[in-house]
Amino acid sequence: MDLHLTCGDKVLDLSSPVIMGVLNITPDSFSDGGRFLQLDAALNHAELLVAEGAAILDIGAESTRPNATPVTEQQELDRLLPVIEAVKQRFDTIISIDTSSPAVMLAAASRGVGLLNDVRALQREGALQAAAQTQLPICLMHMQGQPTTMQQQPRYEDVIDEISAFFEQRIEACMAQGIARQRLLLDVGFGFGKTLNHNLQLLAHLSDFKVFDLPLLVGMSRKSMLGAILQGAPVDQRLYAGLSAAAIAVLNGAHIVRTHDVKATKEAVAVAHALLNS
Ligand code: 7PM
Repeated sequence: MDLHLTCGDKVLDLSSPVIMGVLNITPDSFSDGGRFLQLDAALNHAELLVAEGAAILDIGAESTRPNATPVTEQQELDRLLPVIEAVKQRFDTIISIDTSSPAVMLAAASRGVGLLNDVRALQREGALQAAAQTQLPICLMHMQGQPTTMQQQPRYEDVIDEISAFFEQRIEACMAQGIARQRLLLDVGFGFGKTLNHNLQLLAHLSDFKVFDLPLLVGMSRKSMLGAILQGAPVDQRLYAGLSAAAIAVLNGAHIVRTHDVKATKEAVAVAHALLNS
């Protein structure tokens, strides 16, 4: 595998673990600060993530939360574009955009974003065509069901086989659209239509996905699988479990770790990387 990924005007070196920091964008409904203060808060957060060592900032406005109200394409654009432009202007990191919307992909690409991160793996109408047009790398994430209902009855005959088959099918669909295979990254989608047991099987057998010979991205930071392991720990008490999970993922072949806690995660995965290189 080529361990260098061209992300627009930047090159991402995957020969050691890369940290993708999650940049929070406050939904309008939860904020009383107005546009300017929201942008200011996002930039302060971006500054922290970059200082802590994030090589990529993942920016998303469409909440994939199980109970979230869906966001219109226009709302997504209104929230994202000012943040993309401001972050691009101030920081030298690669910007990733967490979206399933073709219009958002195109608008973001024209503003210098370096990576597309789609939890729906380009299955939305027009997404394959839009992603192809951008020439950007794309993270294809697996999800069973839809965000609102995915945690009701997750069911698999064999979670590894089914996700592998899904990846094969999505890689094929991308290539049929003219997207070079080397532009793709894979993500098993921890917590997206999976029970704790499914998530643990995926973490334990993450190295099975090395057969695709594509970079693997993982995101377990603060997720409910950690809360379940810790017998009901709330979101703000899941840091150490998340660090353990991240280190295990890197040991099992992950190249990019998506996290809210950049500095701590960078240090945790450095141990796994040191061990792999020993
Ligand atoms: C509620 C539920 C809030 C889920 C936030 C989330 C991933 C992602 C997300 C991931 C990739 C979160 C998730 N998770 N993109 N976007 N991989 N590629 O916990 O695991 O941040 S949103």
